[in-house]
Amino acid sequence: MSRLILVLGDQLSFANPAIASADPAEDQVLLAEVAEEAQYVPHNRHKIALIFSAMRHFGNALRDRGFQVHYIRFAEGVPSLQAALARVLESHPCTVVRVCEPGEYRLREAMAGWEKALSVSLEMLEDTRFLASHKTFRDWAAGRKQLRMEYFYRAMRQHYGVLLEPDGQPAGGRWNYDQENRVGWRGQRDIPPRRALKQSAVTREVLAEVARAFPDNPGDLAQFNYACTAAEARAEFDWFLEYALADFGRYQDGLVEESPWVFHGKISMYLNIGLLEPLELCSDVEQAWRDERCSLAAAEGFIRQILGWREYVRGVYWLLMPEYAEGNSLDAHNPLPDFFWTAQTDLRCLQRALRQSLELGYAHHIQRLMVIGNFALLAGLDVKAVCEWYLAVYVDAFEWVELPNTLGMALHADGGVMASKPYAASGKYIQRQGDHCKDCRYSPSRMTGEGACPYNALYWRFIDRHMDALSQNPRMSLITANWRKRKASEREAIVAWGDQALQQLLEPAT
Ligand code: FAD
Ligand code: DLZ
Repeated sequence: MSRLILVLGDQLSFANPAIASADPAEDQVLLAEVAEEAQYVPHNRHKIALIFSAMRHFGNALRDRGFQVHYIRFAEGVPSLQAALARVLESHPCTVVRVCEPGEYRLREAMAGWEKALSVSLEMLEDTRFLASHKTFRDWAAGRKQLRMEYFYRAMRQHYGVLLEPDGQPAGGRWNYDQENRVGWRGQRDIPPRRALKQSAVTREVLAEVARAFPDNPGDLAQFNYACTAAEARAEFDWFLEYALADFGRYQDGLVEESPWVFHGKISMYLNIGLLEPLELCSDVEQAWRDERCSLAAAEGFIRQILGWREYVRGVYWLLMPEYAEGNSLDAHNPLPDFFWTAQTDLRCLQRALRQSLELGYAHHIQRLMVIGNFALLAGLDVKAVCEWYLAVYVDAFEWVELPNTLGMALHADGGVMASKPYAASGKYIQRQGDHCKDCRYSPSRMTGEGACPYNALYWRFIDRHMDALSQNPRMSLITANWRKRKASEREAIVAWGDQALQQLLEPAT
């Protein structure tokens, strides 16, 4: 019996179970560029271009393997995936539509209506490209008071036999080398320039179409430099193994003026849309360590992100949706300042992180968490607005990964599921981690008054505002006790300065 297989824009892999189980002689495949997916948030143009180009390349690769592929382009004006299916089913009737489960809850909900609307039977397969199934994560989470990533990660290392001694103990005797991976950036190394990728005719055509169709979205397409096929993405990863992995761990928390990418992988976008496979990357990095091409701390630091954090956030998302998206436990409702869309702010660290996010669709983890996210947390920005911004701006953003990171890790709006304490920090942290402050008009060593770094007063204002909740948290008790010990007049002056600074920062641009 012939089936119609729908491949979504973030499922572009032969390991996609809907493709892996298909028969090219019988089954047909549909890929569709549609308005509903391209416009549910104002996606960065880099993201749209990457996905459309990678979809078109993958459609061609499927044809090369003998599949009959129906490909709908954005310019054809098809509004939704359901409409795309209806169009193909009209000319090529099938009784079964098969799809790998989507990565976003909203789309899964929409799919629940397809059987009736399209008069087909819908087969939804579990996404086996992830390393922890829904059941594995549910079983691990069952009965735990706290869902700490570290314990999940250890279980994953053991399950997949990654970085283990022959007796099953962690390589080198420790599970985690995070302490060695927090070095601040002071220009210690030359940062290797990234490869300039050659654009195929397909990519060039997509770039022109995206520029025309999405004139108001963020993203400077003149700087487009993302791999759009599995082979190119693999070459990007090989470059990382050779030139960046050795320094990845040590400087992964560094905030660096001269480079958006520093020694980071620049691979999340490829993993998330199916161009790279997570386990393959982990075993290549383990091999690099065994071949003495990097330290254990670098290899472990990298593997923890993929085998640990990436799988863990997906587990949290599917375990706790849809209620998770409603979390706002710190009652944050301030409007998003205009500069989130323009990067026009005189806080140097924030300006650099916002500018590269808007222009390139990329910022590394510490920029997302401790510069932009920290600002949003301290400023009490509206949780839904911030989550939507992150979902729109980053090339790698899909809700299964974006939401737990933003709502949970950065904004602490899930009441502590993802993080045992808020990731709140003052200007001193930002100064320690990097070299932005030397070019900033604000001073991280001043608390109040003209020229004081706003992160400082905003940090203590945050502590003061959430004193009741934070003083119940053992990991915050030292900080809350220190704040209480200060003279009332000092506390009042700092909070008042924080209020004033915030008011100015939130003022709409004229
Ligand atoms: P590297 O630093 O080289 O890390 C290697 C890989 O580890 C990444 O490619 C990614 O696949 C994985 N990884 C690392 N940290 C995480 C994490 N916390 N959660 C999941 N995977 C992780 N990542 C996304 O893929 N999509 C998002 O929408 C996204 N939104 C985020 C929002 C916030 C507020 C924060 C704090 C983090 C977010 N992250 C997101 C996680 C992380 O910042 C990015 O994965 C990383 O910056 C991507 O760059 P890279 O490939 O150079 O990563
Ligand atoms: C992000 C995205 C965009 C911009 N466009 C499309 C599209 O036109 N067609 C498609 O199949 N997928 C697209 N995607 C990815 C989907 O939004 C993604 O599959 C869902 O959010 C589920 O993760």
